[in-house]
Amino acid sequence: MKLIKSILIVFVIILNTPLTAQETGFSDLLQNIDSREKIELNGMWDIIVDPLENGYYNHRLQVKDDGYFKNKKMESPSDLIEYNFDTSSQLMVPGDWNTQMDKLYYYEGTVWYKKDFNYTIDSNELAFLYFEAVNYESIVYLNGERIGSHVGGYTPFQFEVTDKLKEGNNFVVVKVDNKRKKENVPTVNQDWWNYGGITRSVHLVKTPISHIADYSIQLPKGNTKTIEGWVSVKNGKDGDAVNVSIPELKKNVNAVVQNGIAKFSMKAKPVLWEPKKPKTYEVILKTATDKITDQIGFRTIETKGTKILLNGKDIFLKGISIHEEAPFKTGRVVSKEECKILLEWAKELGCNFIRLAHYPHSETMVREAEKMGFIIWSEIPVYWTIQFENKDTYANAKNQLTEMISRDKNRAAIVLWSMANETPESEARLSFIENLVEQARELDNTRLITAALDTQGYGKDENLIEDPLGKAVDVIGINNYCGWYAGSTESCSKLKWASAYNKPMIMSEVGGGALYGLHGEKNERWTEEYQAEVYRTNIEMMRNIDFLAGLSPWILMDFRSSRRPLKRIQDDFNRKGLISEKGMKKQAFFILRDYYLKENN
Ligand code: GCB
Repeated sequence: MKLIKSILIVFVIILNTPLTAQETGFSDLLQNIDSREKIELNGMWDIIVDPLENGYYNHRLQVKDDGYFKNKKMESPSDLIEYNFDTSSQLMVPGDWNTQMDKLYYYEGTVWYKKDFNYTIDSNELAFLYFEAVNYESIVYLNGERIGSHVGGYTPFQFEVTDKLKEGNNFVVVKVDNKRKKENVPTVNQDWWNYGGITRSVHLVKTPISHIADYSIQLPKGNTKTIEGWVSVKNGKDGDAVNVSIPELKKNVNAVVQNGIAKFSMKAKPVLWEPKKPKTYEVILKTATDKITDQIGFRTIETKGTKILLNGKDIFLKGISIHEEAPFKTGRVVSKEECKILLEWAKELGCNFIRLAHYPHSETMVREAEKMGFIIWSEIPVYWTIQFENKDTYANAKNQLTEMISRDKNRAAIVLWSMANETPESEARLSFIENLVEQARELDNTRLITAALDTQGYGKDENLIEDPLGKAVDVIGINNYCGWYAGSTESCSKLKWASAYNKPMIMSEVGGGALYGLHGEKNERWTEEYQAEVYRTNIEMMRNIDFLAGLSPWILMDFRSSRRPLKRIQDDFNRKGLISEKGMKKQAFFILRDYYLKENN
């Protein structure tokens, strides 16, 4: 029996219906580039600011074939070339341009970026230019030739460039454009800074010709005894072997590639990932030519009535919303250290949950949060009134959703994919978001789906949640600013909530503004006392909501927003932070911390 058991301990099921690359729903975006050999293309890039897109269009507004991407140099004194990257200004990558150069603080338009690098050709490898994020639209050129474009400011994209690289010197040029447009996602109106630039890292990633492109390794829904998934192999052939091992669990299985994908399943009893013990395992994937290592955690997530169950147990999500804005210096977060400062503050606040608003944060942020035991809500910038009737807008949103799930599907910490934030009710909006929900479920049927609903216009004494979108999601997010945008602070403690849905509700936003260091009466706007009172009375309100499964008040730290001009108070900052942009904690921080540390443990 023991023998049979030990033979059975490690087994592989090669299902008769293998997934093809198309069927996974993902592109070939390389998974876990950190475990790859790569050339970093970070550091200073030469830049040309081009508000009229002179480097792209001629005076008849036709696309030029010798634009700035050619990186031309004067060869004789009579040459006329009206740009020169070599003598131009420079910007740091990763980074936004707004906080690096005073004259670009409000700039929205095109900036050309150029970087030189060295490459040694190896006929056994492929090379990919991989961008972790560029806001918003980018066109990428290598050695003067266009290699592709991307739309969307917060998700990764790549181009295979093996045949376009030269031995020795190469140069890459990126046209970055952050102009807001009505049809974009987000649209023209947003309450955060429209930071432009190559905001996250750029890499030249090398892989063997036949390589592991992507993989998904998780517990199936509601099952803690089976680890299953798939590995997609590029340039392999049917019958190739893929080995998946988890040494700490003494697991080692072989799967076989069919149509580019090897499916596997193994019996295992991992220690489950959870906030108090964020256990991850080293997982090693091998083919005859390639090897990848990742740290993966295993957990289940589901809902039961109005409860959220992590690993089968009811959990209350004590959270905070976070924008990916750098502490102390503003601008986009660009380093692991900056991520850690924000996350340490959330820890100090007593959180087990973070809402990464309003767009996918960097992979570094997600991975650091996972190590620290935060449950994560991750979202795409389907924000406010985007063009729900526009098919291209839908395709764009769907693509951003797909890229977000593709990059982070192996992160146990992420339990909620959020489709949208505060979108106005209409037929078009409903079917737009329902279609996104369907796409998300097709790509990943293990996590919960949510959306933050706008309840500002709801009644004063009793708010009934009946937005029809509530039907499509697993968990209902509610943004409500009692005591700030609607009602007095005293009214909040008496405010009642009811729901048409038997589903968990997360109060995904609640809060008010305060300027750190400004003191006064608790009914005086912008004082720390006022903000503290908003928190006190809203906490009382939340104690009375029996279907409340968690909260993520707005927001950890003051953040830049061009909707916030009030001189000497806002000065271009949304002041709803519990901490100022300089790292100073306001009174409300301690009110929320007390609630988290003393209740719901
Ligand atoms: C909201 C939005 C958030 C804003 C916040 C505010 O409802 O979802 O993006 O920043 O309110 O401060 O008004």
